[in-house]
Amino acid sequence: MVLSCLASFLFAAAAWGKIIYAGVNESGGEFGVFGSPGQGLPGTFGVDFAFIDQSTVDVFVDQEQINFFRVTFLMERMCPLATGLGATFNETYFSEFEDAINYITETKGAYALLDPHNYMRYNDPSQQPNSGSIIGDTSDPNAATTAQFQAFWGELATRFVDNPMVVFGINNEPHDMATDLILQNNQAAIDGIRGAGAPQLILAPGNGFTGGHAWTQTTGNGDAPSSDFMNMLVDPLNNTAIDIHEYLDEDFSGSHAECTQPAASNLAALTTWLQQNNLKAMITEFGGGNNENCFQFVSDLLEYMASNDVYIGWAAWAAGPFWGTNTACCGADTGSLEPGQNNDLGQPDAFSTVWANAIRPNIPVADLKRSGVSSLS
Ligand SMILES: *[C@@H]1O[C@H](CO)[C@@H](O)[C@H](O)[C@H]1NC(C)=O
Ligand SMILES: *[C@@H]1O[C@H](CO)[C@@H](O)[C@H](O)[C@H]1NC(C)=O
Ligand SMILES: CC(=O)N[C@H]1CO[C@H](CO)[C@@H](O)[C@@H]1O
Repeated sequence: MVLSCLASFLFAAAAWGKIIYAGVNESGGEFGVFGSPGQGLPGTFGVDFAFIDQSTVDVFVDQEQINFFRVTFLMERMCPLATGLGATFNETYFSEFEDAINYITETKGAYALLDPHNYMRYNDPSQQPNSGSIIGDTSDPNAATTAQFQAFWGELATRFVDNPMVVFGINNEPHDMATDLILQNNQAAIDGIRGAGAPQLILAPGNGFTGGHAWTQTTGNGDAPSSDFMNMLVDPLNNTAIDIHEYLDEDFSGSHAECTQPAASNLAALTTWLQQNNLKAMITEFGGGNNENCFQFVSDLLEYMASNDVYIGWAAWAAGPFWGTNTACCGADTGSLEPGQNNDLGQPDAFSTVWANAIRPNIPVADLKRSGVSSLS
């Protein structure tokens, strides 16, 4: 509280906001399960999945001076199907994940967002984002309960309770489910984390793949807007922000090379809602294709966040150890943000194009938070 009073005093007069977390997704811990049910479960570290490549994390921290990594993992690997979602972990998978988190946070001194990459579903990741039972769906006898989800978060938070550099991401991209159930699951996660005594920043998603442009709109098959519910979250420490994803192509999917959806107009309603509800947000997934137009759209998005003080950080999609020449988003030939890789055409990947042209110039190096418990300011 002392910190936030000081921060509001210092920045009360500033017209511009302050981005304090800037970074990249590290995707790989969820790889290897797409196909038929059970494929890649539990999977083998270094073969089916991996979390980070330490040498490229070094590049991001030492050269790019970012302070934030979003590290994906799969709940079906952390909590094996045999024992179900909850407080019983696969200790091998946990320790492989913990090694990556400790490298980022302790060795490199950056913040790490723990990202269960599960679309708020559990038990069958084989056709993500569409397979698996919706957590807390009482009409589905195979579904994990909201109480199990709370137990899972309580256990994970317990294991990182003393690591100030960790941020808890409740879940990746809920979609096509009742929005009030997302509220209940989010609240259960917050209760589990705070119940474990963990004070760190929490990021809570909404419906519709947590898309910023759709925050105040119905999504899926008429599911209520996220804006109707997510202002009801209660965090006894007031250290929860909204987790937003925003791609800039025609259908906001991140699957096209052309950017046509401008951030400022598409995020305006979300920004107003955040202001009205005294909430902050981070955009933990965005990207653009390898072309001048997208460089401009991505720059515009980053500048929009920097000029609106409800946004405190961002992470681009995506780097990671297993992308190889594959594309992480935004057009077939874009490649990934992993330093030192080529795209499918044998040309430098998005780290040398999108990152270099649009993202690197917008990293607010001097403003980034470098120590202390992850928090809203
Ligand atoms: C635990 O996960 C590791 C991979 O991280 C895997 O090799 C092992 O088979 C898993 N064990 C169980 C019991 O699922
Ligand atoms: C959280 O915010 C509420 C409402 O503004 C306030 O009453 C409460 O004291 C705050 N709690 C903490 C721990 O800052
Ligand atoms: C880990 C993560 O952030 N995953 C999302 C990032 O972006 C891709 C799109 O390229 C999504 O498929 C993932 O859900």
